[in-house]
Amino acid sequence: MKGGLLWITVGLGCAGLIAAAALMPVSGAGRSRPVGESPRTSAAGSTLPSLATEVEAIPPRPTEPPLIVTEPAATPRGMAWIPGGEFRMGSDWPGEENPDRIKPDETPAHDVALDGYWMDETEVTNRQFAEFVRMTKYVTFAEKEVTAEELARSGLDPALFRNKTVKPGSMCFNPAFSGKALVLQQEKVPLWEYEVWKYVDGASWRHPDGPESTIEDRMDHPVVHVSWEDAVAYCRWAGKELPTEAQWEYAARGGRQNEKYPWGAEREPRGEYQCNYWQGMFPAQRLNLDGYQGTAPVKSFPANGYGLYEMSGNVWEWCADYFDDQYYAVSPKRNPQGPSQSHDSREPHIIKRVTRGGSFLCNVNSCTGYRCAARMAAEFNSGTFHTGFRCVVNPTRRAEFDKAQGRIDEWRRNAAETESQ
Ligand SMILES: [Ca+2]
Ligand SMILES: [Ca+2]
Repeated sequence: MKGGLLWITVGLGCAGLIAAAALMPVSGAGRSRPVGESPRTSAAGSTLPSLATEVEAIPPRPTEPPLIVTEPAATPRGMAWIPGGEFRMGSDWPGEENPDRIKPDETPAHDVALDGYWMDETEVTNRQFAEFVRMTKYVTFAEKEVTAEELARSGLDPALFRNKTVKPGSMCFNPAFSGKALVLQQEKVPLWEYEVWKYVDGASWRHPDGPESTIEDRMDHPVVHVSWEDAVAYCRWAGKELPTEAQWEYAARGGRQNEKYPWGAEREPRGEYQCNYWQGMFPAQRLNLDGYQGTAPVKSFPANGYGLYEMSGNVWEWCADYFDDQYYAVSPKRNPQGPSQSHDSREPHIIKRVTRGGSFLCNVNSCTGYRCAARMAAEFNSGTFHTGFRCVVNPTRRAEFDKAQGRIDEWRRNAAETESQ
């Protein structure tokens, strides 16, 4: 949220939640008729005689079409085909010993079946986002003054901001935080992590660390400081969509079943870093052993089994779904689209969307967002310095994608002609 408001979820661990998700009853679609209740009418609506021998008619189950597994058209440039299939989504509750800091919101583990889709190989880069902005003149949320209407849309009371001007800007890392103060605060103030973040006037995707910074030398880094709506606007322009949370996790797993990371069970196999995260005790000790203090250029680390880069670490990635910390208990099996509204038990009044994959700030002592199953939520209007996104194309929307790409190609040709004149 803007204006230095600190209820934004910035990607740290969330201790103290109860595993309520595991206790929720399954309800909704597919619920069977209560015991003892039999159908009293025929298909035409006439009353049937009550017979002791009456056998309850079992309506034929609608057969679902088979999953889309085979790639139905040519692979778009910069994307990978993720063949449809089934997987186990989420985590089982590990009990008191919880070395990976699994959160209740990622339980219970449940079966999900997905139709195939194409996914961007990488996080959307500054170069790609810049082209979108050049063509559409789009202005991101961080570049605009915040209005009372915007605050209300986020679920906040605009009265909180009476007589306060919120300048354009976004959330950045606060390099001036005091490690000593943090140690003291951890015992007294549960929100100690907010010392580490700072609202910076003038920070935006063009100026990731504040108005003095630039993306000129970061064109192949992921775009950051984009809100969920900014990401959706880009997707629409490209004829793409944000992945559902299930699509994101399935893709991250790279064809492996029940493994912690996109590359397997160990975080650093053979001692080699597989993703951009934080080494050392967060936030006071920054060892930077993987070579990247902030964002890394995309494709800096090995791809997973589907040819996708940086699904773990680098920047958090927006998903299409609203966030609900109890959704996994009621998720349908096939192509889950997320809940119909947001619900974060910690901050139920704030409207949140899901982010996935962790960032360069994740560490085992803060949050382990780089695990395939780890979930995070963020207020949908908030962009931050460590959140970006990538897109998907669903086969059902392929024609729209081709059309959008045709428009973009034409714009590129015209732009090149104009430049050459
Ligand atoms: Ca790093
Ligand atoms: Ca990522």
